[in-house]
Amino acid sequence: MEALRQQLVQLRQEIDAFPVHDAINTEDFRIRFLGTMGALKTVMAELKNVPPEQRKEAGQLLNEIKSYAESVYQQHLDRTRTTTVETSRTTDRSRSGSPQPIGSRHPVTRMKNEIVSIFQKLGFAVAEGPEIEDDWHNFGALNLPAHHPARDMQDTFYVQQNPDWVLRTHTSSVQIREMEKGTLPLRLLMPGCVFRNETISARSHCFFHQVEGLYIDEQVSFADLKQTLYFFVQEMYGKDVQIRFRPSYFPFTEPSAEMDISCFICAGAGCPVCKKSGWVEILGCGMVHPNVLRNCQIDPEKYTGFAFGMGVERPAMLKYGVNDLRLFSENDVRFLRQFPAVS
Ligand code: 2NL
Repeated sequence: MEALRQQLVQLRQEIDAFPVHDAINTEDFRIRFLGTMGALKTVMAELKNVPPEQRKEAGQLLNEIKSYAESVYQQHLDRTRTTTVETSRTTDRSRSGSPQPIGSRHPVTRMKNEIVSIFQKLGFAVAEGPEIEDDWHNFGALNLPAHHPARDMQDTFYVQQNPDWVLRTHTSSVQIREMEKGTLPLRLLMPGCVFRNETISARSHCFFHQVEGLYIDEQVSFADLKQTLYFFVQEMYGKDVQIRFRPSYFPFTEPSAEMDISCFICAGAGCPVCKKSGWVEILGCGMVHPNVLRNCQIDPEKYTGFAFGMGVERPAMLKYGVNDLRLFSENDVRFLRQFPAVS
């Protein structure tokens, strides 16, 4: 009995001295003292060597040490449960990651892609170019005379370091660069951002998007222009939509026209979109001016071409029911999240 008493005093010291820092040590503690092969099981086995008259007392002592070990174990558990370290065996590194939310396609990009894909069916290829342009590519080559109001500082952003540089006011500058390369025929589409010095409001902005088209070959006619744009309108707005051309003026085309489509909202009955006229203007176009061809070393006696330009934001506003142009450039996720992740 005295030997058992000694053993229990020693065991108690061991329990107190056992170092426990984290969940792993806690488990080691359990195995060492409370496990099936643990120290408590060993001392319990001593009970049968104790004389029968002392067993009751021995039993009590053994129960005491057992509940003491259990309570210390419980304390270690409580203390280390929240301090589980990175190296803990509880981290399953083979688990797959949690899914990340997918971003959405910007409505202006969606509308631009829709326009581009229709012209791609007709064999138009996409060309892109710099947003900072020199005077020649943005104005000079396009037959914009020196006194033309479009060149005015009021309308154009000039780059401070170099008075010859501007933020392009249309994507026609890209077409000039393509024509200068000298490979003909050309059937190109120029989508991109353009810049004008305008006051920002719900209806106008200092930057917006355009898609311009250019087709140059021998014997390209105004009839080709009309048929190409009619195909575009039918694909974009449906087979029942009508088109009409009104004479207009652009320095870089002659003749020039603006194209309207029959109102796809009210079909002519009269609504705010067509301002009760039954028609909605969607683009400007014309036959490329001979001076523009000459400026790019293309012989206007041999080659002719048509060109057109349209804005992207306005059709996007009508299609997606957006009533303020500024929403397109504010990047508010509450706005952007409303558009699907694909297409
Ligand atoms: C509009 C009108 C237009 C063009 C753009 C063009 C380009 C070259 C030569 C001739 Cl390189 N023309 N582009 C022609 C007519 C109209 O845009 O209202 N855009 C939003």
